[in-house]
Amino acid sequence: MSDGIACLWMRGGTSKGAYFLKRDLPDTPAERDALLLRIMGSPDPRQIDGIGGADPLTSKVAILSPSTRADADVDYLFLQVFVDQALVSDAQGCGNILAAVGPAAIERGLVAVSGETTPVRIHMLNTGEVATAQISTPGGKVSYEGSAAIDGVPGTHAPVPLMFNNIAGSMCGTLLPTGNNVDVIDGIECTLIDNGMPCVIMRASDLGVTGGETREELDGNATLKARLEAIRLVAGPLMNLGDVKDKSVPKMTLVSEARSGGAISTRSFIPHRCHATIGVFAAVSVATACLLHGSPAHACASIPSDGRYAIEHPTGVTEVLIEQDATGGVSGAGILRTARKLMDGRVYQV
Ligand code: NQM
Repeated sequence: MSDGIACLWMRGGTSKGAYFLKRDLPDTPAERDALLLRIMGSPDPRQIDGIGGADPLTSKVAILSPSTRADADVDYLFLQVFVDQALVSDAQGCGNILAAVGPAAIERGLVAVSGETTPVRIHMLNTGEVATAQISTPGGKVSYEGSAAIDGVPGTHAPVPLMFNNIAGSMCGTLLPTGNNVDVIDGIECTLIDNGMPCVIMRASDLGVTGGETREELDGNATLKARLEAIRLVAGPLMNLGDVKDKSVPKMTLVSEARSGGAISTRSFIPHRCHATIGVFAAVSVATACLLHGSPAHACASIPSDGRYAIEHPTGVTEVLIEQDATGGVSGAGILRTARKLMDGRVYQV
């Protein structure tokens, strides 16, 4: 591989990562992960000897391959490359990196353009579910230009609407792995939930913060972070995730009442740094928790009548659409993202 490996460097939603074809990477996970650590420059807080952006949100990898199931067009494996540890984890999906999977699959010839807009059904290998993305493809090519805006990303781009069904229990087996709307861990009321992403949802005020702090303020609060990690290590096994010491799930999400007219305000730890916005599936899980009576999220939430939940976060709002069935259960979810091709080239490991 001294002549490099084909790599697309793309922004998906509010994250950035390296997109590879599976056939271009080593077959065994151990060899693959060692290569990816080298490519991203981990472990190193600055990732100076690699292409990673020294932040969990820009140290991500998507691996694409032809779909192995009839109801999908492409298989997508997400890998979180830790910044300052020699760890690569497939124990979570990523809905932001997902936003650029459709464009990347078309760019690489895995999916054919089928009109002005091309629907791409994406089999998310980390969790086993299928998402559908609508990709703007005027004139037979992916277009990244458009008028859609998402908070956390400057400017406007082509819209990438994403729809999900049956994502409850994606990693925990069921929506509420303990069967409870509320569990008390270390004296704190928590909702242990997985509607696409395992999350522990707590009232910010119970942890001694307002929930209106900046990402930097929260990242600098060592006492808060130690408390969250202690709760996380107890929550992991309760959520059927086993020992989560070396895993990037569950995410630790602090909620408070909305400050800008949205449904709820969030500060999400992923899990050791505060997110600049909020993960896609984390936002879906928070919106779902708003419907759980007696839960911290329900107590803070202002429930919208049209299913469009404006989830406030440190740099704006992420709107998620929640569909409910006749029994009030959440049956589907959707979100608007954008994506951009930043670089198409070859990346070197030596
Ligand atoms: O929850 C970050 C992100 C994510 C994950 C993280 C995500 C999701 O914003 O679906 O998108 O939670 O580690 O990229």
